[in-house]
Amino acid sequence: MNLLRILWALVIVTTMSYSCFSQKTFQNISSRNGISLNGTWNYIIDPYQMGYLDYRLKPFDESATGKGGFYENLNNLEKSERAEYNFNHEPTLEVPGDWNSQDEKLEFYEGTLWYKRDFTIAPETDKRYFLHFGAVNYESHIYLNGKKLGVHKGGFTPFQFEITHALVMGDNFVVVMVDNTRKKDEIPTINTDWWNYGGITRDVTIFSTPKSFISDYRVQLAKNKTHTIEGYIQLEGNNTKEAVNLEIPELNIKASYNTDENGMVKFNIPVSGINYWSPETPKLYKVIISSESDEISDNIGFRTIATQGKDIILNGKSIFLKGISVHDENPLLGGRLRSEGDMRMILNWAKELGCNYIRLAHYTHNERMLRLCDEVGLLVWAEVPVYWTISWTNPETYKNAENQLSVGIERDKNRSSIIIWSVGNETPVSAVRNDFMGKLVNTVRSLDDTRLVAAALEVERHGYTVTVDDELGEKLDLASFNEYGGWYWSNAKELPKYSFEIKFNKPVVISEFGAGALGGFHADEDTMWSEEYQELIYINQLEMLDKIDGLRGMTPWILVDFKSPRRQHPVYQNFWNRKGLLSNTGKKKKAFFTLQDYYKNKFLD
Ligand code: GCB
Repeated sequence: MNLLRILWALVIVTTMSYSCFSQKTFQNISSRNGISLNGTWNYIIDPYQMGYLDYRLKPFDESATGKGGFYENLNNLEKSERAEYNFNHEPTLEVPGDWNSQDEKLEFYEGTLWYKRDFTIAPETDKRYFLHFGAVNYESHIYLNGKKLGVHKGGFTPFQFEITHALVMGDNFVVVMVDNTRKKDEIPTINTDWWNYGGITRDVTIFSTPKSFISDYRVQLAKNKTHTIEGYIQLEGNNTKEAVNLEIPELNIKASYNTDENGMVKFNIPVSGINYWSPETPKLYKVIISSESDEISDNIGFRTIATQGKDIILNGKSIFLKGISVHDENPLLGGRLRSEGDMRMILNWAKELGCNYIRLAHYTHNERMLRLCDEVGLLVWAEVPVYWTISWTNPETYKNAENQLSVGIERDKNRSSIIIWSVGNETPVSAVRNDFMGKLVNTVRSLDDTRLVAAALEVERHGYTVTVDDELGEKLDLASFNEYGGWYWSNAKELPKYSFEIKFNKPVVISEFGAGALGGFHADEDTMWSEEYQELIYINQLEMLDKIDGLRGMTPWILVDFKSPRRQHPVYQNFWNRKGLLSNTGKKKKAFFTLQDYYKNKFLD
């Protein structure tokens, strides 16, 4: 008994110390009853973290009285004459939305900023309540009615806290401290080629559930089986041994099960007559899951994906991935995508380009984006921000990377659009990196055996030979790599002279190539930054790549110009990476039409 107690205490301590990473991930919360906390929030810029640290740099959270900070006894402090802040008179930011694009003085800001929002609610006693954040970049400390709920790290993954016992009838307030300071040991690390947009960048929702509820489910075709739907239903709550039902009316499926004492049931259902999900027919079926007290519905497509030698096989047929890379950014705002309209704009451009595939680089994108890809028929490469040189030997860094990867998989495991999980981008080969990324590959395979695993590798050049032999490739399903011939190496006109030596007998999917051009700047094809120069690189790249045996797809870099602090040229860049096929004003450059034409005429023989 004592031993049991000690073990249990250990479990609790271990979970608590990592609570900033590993919380349960809920999917599909938009279909739950809830109130949205999107809208206008007051904010305080706090570069010295004076709302968090006292004058001895001790966090108020840990002070003897537990009092202090911008969140504690907010209303009382504001009445005090000594108060040096007043949330209710501070300026406002829109949520969801990064802070950089909403106020000129915040454009380059990296540091701490506090948000506050009041709301009223009438909690019902037979319900549970959760405060859910779609994403907050990067570290967030969440307080409800002056009490700390917890901390979360990771700028692109969702998280929530149960607030059933913290809510009061009537007026409540949430305070969030957000810190987007870049740090060497974090994921991503200090060095990236995108804007470090800070703030509450995705939806904030309070959703309610019954006391016992459906906390998770997976409903997918079994690996390589076109006639078996398999998955599980997980309940959480007081009464976890329950009868549950799964219905897919259009497929005449109506199955009933009993969960075990852990609230879990796994199932396996033979099925026929499926209209398989594909980019041409993105058919989604309504799936209804119910328990004695709860019901949730989702729209799910069914498809298989596999590789066979150098082929990628979708629903039994070899496919060529006509793709493009994108960031989670609205170029017209110079900020993160905020709404479904923003996302549709990006996806419409990709569709117009002729894409059946999209690379959601370099981190977990919005759940809504994935749902839209399901709806419009775009296959997806999803990625974790293990980017460039990170702290390979720090176990906390690994834990963080693994957590971000796992949360993405847990959240999106029912999205038919996702066919590839990528464990990182352009990471430098070394024993410690191979070990780190190799473990990430194993993690993906243990969580999801139905999708492909990849990483964007790098190439080497010897004369006119481009080689790909990164040993991590042995563990991956695709030979995927970035190469910037014509831009960072060689000359555009020389490209057709190059050939590739790829060590792996796997489908080749080029994860990046590209060149910068300032939209509207026209000159001859030898003039860098002109649309003509970019166009020439695309023409010659496509000629060069087309000769690769086993070329099965590509996602050139990138659909639209995007903001990056690394891109400073005052005439051509002005803090924009200009490799977009569209300018930041949404104007198509010449290379857009080159790629569009290539995709129009590209068929597998
Ligand atoms: C890359 C990176 C991408 C950069 C791009 C560039 O290889 O993967 O994040 O933005 O090159 O423009 O240099």
